[in-house]
Amino acid sequence: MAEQDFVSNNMMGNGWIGLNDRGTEDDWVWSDNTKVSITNWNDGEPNGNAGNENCGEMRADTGKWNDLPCHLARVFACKSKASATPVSPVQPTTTPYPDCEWGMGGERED
Ligand SMILES: [Ca+2]
Ligand SMILES: [Ca+2]
Repeated sequence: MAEQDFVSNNMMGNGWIGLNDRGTEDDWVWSDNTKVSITNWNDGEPNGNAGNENCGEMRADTGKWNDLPCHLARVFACKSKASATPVSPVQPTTTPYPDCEWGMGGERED
């Protein structure tokens, strides 16, 4: 999947990709509440950890997904319109799905 490969190739560390199952355990949605239709979970994931892992990261080394507690600080991928203006570097966040203009991981395109 092109989007998966793009994010995997550009992620600067293990990072939030907008996945969460905070609403219903094991019912994974993107930050714009669209259902997850394609997955790339690592073997044995999502393991949930007794309901304590409700946000999804992408591993920088493999591109595979893992669920983690949402309070952990991670870099993040944020989908936006294409721009000729470089974006400023961002700091890791404990907000697993920050207020991205176009959401993260959903199917919205412009
Ligand atoms: Ca969970
Ligand atoms: Ca996990």
